[in-house]
Amino acid sequence: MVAALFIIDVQNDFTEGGALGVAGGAAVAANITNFLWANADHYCVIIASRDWHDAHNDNGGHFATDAEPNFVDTWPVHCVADTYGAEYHAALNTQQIGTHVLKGQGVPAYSIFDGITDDGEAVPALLDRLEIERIDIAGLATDYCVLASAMDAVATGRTVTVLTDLIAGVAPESSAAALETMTKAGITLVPGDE
Ligand code: VGL
Repeated sequence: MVAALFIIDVQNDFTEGGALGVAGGAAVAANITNFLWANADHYCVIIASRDWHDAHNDNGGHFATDAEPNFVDTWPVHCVADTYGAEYHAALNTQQIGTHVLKGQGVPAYSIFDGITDDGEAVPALLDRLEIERIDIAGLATDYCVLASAMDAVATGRTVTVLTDLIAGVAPESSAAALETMTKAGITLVPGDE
């Protein structure tokens, strides 16, 4: 099957020390790099997304401005375009990433399907053009952007696998719920080294 790999939001702000740091995020960056050394050849395309929010507005209510963030649908300011927090984590080797996707300019955008490639192509159009049949997914965060991307991917009718040793979540409960939601949707959950 013609396969694509999604690397979701492995950015400084989603790793330890970042504005919305996820425990285990930096390890995910390093582990994806190791995975790529062994497995990059198996993919027709490797597509990485970045959350890429506006600096001067609340991005459609995504940034908590008047109240404390609830960490469900309002968040601390994070991944502002062209800042350190929005850069890929240094442990992620970006050499084999063929396509870079930005999402969330002025709006909440959890799914990579809401993003646009640096050539200006929408992600669904890219997947159709390359005749992608299978999508493997790694990255951050399990309970938000990985979940949303995986659910959108399986909704296209493709075979979807989430690589369980290459993801980390915001909170344990919502991450467990996300894994259950994905399983029920027919998404396969396996470690990348299997
Ligand atoms: C994400 C919370 C807010 C994510 C993005 O990448 O999972 N989570 N924005």
